Amino acid sequence: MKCRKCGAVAVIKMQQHKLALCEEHFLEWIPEQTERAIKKYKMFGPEDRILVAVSGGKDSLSLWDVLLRLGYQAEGLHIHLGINGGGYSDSSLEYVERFAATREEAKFQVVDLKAAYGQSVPELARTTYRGRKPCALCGLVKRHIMNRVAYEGGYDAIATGHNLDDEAAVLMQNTLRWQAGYLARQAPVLPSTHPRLARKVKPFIRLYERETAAYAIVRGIDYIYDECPYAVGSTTNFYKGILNQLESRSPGTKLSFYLSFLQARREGLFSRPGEALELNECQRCGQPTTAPGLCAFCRLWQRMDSR
Ligand code: Q46
Ligand code: ZN
Ligand code: ZN
Repeated sequence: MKCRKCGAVAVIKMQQHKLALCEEHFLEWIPEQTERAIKKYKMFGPEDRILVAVSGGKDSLSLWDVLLRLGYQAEGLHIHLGINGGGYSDSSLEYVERFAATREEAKFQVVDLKAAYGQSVPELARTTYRGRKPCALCGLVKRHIMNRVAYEGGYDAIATGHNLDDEAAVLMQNTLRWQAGYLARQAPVLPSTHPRLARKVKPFIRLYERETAAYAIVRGIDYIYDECPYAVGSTTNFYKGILNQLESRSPGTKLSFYLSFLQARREGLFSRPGEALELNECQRCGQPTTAPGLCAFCRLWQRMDSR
């Protein structure tokens, strides 16, 4: 297998693009594709300050690396969730620290949930979720903290490392239940709808997971290989498996599934006119919420306090 650009030995073959590339050209191709997505979906420009959510995994560290290589003002935010008695979260943080230590321009901050708010994600779940899987709660906590940090730090956009496999799996779940509300909000860019809610962007949206993993490996980025223990056996992973089966039968299925959805979305298939949500400011933290009174994050802590 030879690189299409120079004829050297290829390190990756991307069936859906009928493209094989050598190490050097693959390391150029990923930033080119990312830049194309940033421009195509009007995510941000060089003047914008970007807050990159970095978990310590391959997608987020690769994204941070690529944005820095492209010359964007990209600073990291790591949220320490206290998972696995803190062990999983401690090692995730170490990978972020190690990455930043090798790049002078990689500035980042850490919010430790337990230190800042008094409880880790598993502790919160034990009390308020009666031991159920904490992922919904964890998502809520992460969104709240990202919004708060972005607002307080004056960032223009929050970037996450979601790749095409993540998006296609969520799309499949939403489509199987025709969840119009979720489908209407599933997009490469979510514009800011309130001064306290930063724009959310996903610059890796057109890259397959195996490509972001290959980028991290070829680029020598050390990332946490283990998944969060709560992700093991998750519904999203199940749908990723199904999509990969489809992909191996028919290369390009994942990409066309997602891009055709975006096309349909642009044509208004999932828009729900007249349903713009009214936002109130939470009485406790000030973040916008559709609920009257307290936002979901503050209601969570209120439930904790009342126990
Ligand atoms: S970190 Fe949190 Fe994920 Fe772990 S608890 Fe679930 S949501 S799986 S991206
Ligand atoms: Zn080459
Ligand atoms: Zn609140």
